[in-house]
Amino acid sequence: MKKMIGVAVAATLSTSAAVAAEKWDMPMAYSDSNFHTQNGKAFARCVGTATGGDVDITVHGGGSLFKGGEIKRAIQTGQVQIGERLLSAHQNEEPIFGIDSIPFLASSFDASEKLFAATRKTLEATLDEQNLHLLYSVPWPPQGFYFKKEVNEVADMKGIKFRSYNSATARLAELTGMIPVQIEAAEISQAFATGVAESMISSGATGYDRKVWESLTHFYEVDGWLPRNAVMVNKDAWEDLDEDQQNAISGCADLAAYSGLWRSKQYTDFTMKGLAENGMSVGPASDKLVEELKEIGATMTAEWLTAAGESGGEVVKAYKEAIK
Ligand code: PCA
Repeated sequence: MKKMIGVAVAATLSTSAAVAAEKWDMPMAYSDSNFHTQNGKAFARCVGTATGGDVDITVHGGGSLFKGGEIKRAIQTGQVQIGERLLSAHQNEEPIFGIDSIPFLASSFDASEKLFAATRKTLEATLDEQNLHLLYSVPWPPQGFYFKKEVNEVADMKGIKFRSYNSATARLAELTGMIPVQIEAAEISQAFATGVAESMISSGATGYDRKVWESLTHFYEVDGWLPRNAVMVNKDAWEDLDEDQQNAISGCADLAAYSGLWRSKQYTDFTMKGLAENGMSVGPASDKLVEELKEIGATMTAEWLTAAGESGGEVVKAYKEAIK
C-alpha cells in the first residue's frame, strides 16, 4: 500500500512538472567532445536546476539539429529557442559581429575578454534588433595556421586552397595569395582528405577535434585572434519567461562564461600536445611570417573600421583604453 501511494505522488508531481516545463532545443555546431559543447551541456544542466525544472534545455551537438551556418537564423525565427553560433561568420550582416576576428587586435585570452567587455553593449543592442537576446560568449583558443608543407613566409602560401570560416578568414586568404573555400568545422576532415582544402587558420582545438593530422603536417602558432561563440535566445522565448526564471538563466550564463573561458585555456595546452603526439610539427611561426601578417592585420583593421563606422570606432577606442 505504502509503495502504491509513493508511485501515485511521483506520478502527480511529474505530471505537473511536465505541464509547467518549457522545453528548449539548443543546437550547437561543434563536436560533442569540444569544450564549447561540453560547456553548453553544463549550462543546460545549470538552467534545469536553477529554474527548478521550469526550463528544460536539450543540447544538440555536432551540428546534428542545425548546421553552424543555419543556427543563428533558426533562433531568430523561433525554429529553436536557444543556440550557439560563431558570430563573426555573420559579419556581412553587421560589422560588429566580426570585431573578434580582426588580426592582432586582441590576440590573448586577456585581451579577448577586454575586447568583449568593450563590445558587449553595442553587440547586445544589435542582436536585440534581430530578435535575439545574448546570454554568454566564450572565446576559441588563439588562432594559428595549418598546412601540409613548411611555410616560412607569405610567399610560400601562394595558390594554396585555404579553408575559411568567416569573411575575415576569406579576406586573409586573399591578402596572402591563397584561394578561400568556406567550410564549417564539422566538414573539414573530409575537405582535407579529399583535397578540397589544404590549409586553414584555426585553434589547436578544432585541429585536434577533427584529427587534421590525417591530412596536414604543420601547425604554426600565430595567436592571430580569438573568435568567440555566442549563446543566444530568441527574444520572444526570453520575454515569455518571468523575471525569476530570467535571473536564474542569466546566473547560469555568467557561470558558463567563466567556466567556458577556463575550459578554453585548458583545452589550448591539451590540444597543442595532442597535435604533436599525433605527428604534427607544432611551433611558433617565423618572425618574417608574423611581421608580414601584422601588416595584413593593419590593412584589415582599417577596412573593418571603415565598414563599422562611428560606433565601431568607439568600441575599438574603449578597448584600447582598457588595455593601456
Ligand atoms: N574553431 C572554429 C572557429 C575558430 C576555431 O578555433 C572553426 O575552425 O570553425
